[in-house]
Amino acid sequence: MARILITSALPYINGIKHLGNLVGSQLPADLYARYMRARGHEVMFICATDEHGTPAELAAAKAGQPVADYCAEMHGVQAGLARGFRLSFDHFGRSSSARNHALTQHLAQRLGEAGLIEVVAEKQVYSLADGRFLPDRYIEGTCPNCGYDRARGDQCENCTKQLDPTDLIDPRSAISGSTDLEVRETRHLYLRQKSLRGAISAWIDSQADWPILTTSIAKKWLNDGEGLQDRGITRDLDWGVPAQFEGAPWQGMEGKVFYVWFDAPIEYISATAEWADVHGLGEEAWRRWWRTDEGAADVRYVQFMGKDNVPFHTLSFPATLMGSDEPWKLVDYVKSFNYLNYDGGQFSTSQGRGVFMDQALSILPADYWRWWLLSHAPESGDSEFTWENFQASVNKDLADVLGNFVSRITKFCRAKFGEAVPAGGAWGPREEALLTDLSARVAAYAAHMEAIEVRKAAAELRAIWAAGNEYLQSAAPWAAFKDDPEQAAATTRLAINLIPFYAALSAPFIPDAAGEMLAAMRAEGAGWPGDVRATLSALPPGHGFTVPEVLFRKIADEERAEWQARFAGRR
Ligand code: B3M
Ligand code: ZN
Repeated sequence: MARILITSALPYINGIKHLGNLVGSQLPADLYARYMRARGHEVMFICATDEHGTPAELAAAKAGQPVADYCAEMHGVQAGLARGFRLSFDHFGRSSSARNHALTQHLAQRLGEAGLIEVVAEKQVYSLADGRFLPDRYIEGTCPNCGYDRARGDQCENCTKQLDPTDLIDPRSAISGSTDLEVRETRHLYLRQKSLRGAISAWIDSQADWPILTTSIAKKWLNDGEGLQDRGITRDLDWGVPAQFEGAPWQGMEGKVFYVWFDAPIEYISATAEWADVHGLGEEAWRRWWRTDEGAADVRYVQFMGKDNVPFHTLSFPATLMGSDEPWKLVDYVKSFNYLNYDGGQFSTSQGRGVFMDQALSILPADYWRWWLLSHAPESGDSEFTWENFQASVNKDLADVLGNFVSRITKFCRAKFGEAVPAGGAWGPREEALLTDLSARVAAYAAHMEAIEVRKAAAELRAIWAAGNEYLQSAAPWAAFKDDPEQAAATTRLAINLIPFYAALSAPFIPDAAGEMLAAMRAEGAGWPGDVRATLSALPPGHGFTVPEVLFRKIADEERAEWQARFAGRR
């Protein structure tokens, strides 16, 4: 038995996430956590809301709420949606927690004491009307290069030129529109990441088994110099982890907080401590997952995220932990994802384009979405959600293949033998051939799950379902029943036994349907099939069951068209 620590990138607090966000981190992380638990490993699966930064403040202002209230409410909403999608976090924390404040300040103090943080004076734009310093991207104006009148202070969206706010013609606050701006001097903390470059580079080079997507992004950032510049880790905001605190090895940081990307990954650790607190456990309960001197040396730590988050997880966060010179557990495997597009374009939060988590659950149960998203996970490149593809996938894989198999054999058994596993007959060559096929497929499926090859695992699972259908089709117990009732009984007994076998294998993808299948077969205890032969006769003759409700319904063309129109976005 191994110990597996799993973290999903933390969903940002400023609104409900769309299906592209879900499939890029939380959902595949859940798949892996469920699989690892099913294989008997000890799993700690952590996620949280990422609550600090300017976008949180702006979203709260837009909602007309104090930022703390807004975050508390939105955390509740996101936690509810996570439950709705059956995301099996051991803890869903909050980066604004007291634990995260304390640990973020502790790590900053360690970095400061190691000489890795310096105070840098810089000039920054202050908005008198807003009463605050403005981050670069909250200053708008006319691009000096192309004349576009809504260029941001960090970059012109129109001609892509990188800008400084002072380059803009007629600059104004993106928050209030005010042009009453002035340049003021201010002091910020900088993390001297450059001096950790050698250590980070060696560590990345030692990761032979990381996926190409992860390694290529990490190396690009490392080598083109962008990634490990010394970087400002404080911001002029009220909401966040205060940068001035008791014991801080610097002065004058009053009114400033740590940059959101500094404290957010630290929340992976803090959320595990929150988990221990919630369960009334002591410090050692979380430290054995995170401190290599207190048991975490044996832990395998796997992270899940979208590709845009890779630099922060492969360079900045490791720099924070290594620079602290304390024995924190570093990530072992970084699984990253490309983007999911929506129906010929991109998901767009601002335009309401695409399906968001709450909307998805309002039209169909979680399993339908889990299956489509995971079986189309954007692993080797970007992938695209289309309603036609979604409808075809649900109707075929879930309704025609798995659902129909379960319904057909349970109904046939009830009609001919009653609601109990029939006795009589014996396995012949056809059954042995099925066993051989399934044994090989289960091994392949497990290998893909271990390797976190999500699409390949889904394809193998689909093939496992199809093998049952094909067996049933060729053994045709409904035809055999008259001439060879013994054979019909043996076939039916095996086919009924495939149901809990399928449920156990499918649970990481479609946990609700798997639960219904096990309940109907009165086989709740059925776990991962270690010995396939034994598993396929686990329900003995006489074992009672009930015919389950329809597991998956088909999506009709009219509903598909209606949803397509409904989620097309505001134009
Ligand atoms: N909140 C993801 C995002 O909003 C970001 C992840 C943090 S993981 C520590 O793009
Ligand atoms: Zn421009």
